[in-house]
Amino acid sequence: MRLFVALPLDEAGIRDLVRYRQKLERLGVRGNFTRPENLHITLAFLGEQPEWKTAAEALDTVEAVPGLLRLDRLDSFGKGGILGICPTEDTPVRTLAADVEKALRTAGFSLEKRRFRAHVTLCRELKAPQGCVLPPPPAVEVPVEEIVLFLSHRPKGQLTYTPLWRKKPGASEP
Ligand code: 3AM
Repeated sequence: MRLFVALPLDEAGIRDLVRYRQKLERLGVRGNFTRPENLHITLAFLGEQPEWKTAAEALDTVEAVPGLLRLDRLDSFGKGGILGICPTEDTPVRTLAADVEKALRTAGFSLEKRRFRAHVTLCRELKAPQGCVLPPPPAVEVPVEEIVLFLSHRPKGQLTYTPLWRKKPGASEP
């Protein structure tokens, strides 16, 4: 099973990003847009694992300091023409990602050493009409609160992120 750890977006954040996507589409921007229910900020990628409970136990030791992360700028990166929305000030999520990484490594997971880049992937394989200037994104506030362990899979060929386990500050849920 392919696993990753992420911060989910709340309903307001998802709604604002769906509206922004519609705005881009009206300008002729095309690509592989992230389905609304899949929007998230990745904290750590675990890759293929035989089971998820060991990771959940490790994540249960992480205490997220509740806060708000403001996503307010676009960025494009990677070879796949990824368009992301990112925070200018990423301290709360950077700290949380470092704590998640440490807890997972302590539990014996070997994680790739990739530079952490806080972002929500809006679109892959982005294609914008020539001369098109992307409009400024909405400012989206993401609660730095709930850590979710997701299963990444493709039932019926559709990329789906299914929450397997989640933790809110001060609480744990098996
Ligand atoms: O949508 P984003 O980019 O935040 O990019 C992948 C996606 O996050 C990321 O894990 C999330 C669920 O697939 N991902 C995939 N392969 C990865 C890898 N080898 C990876 N992140 C780090 N290392």
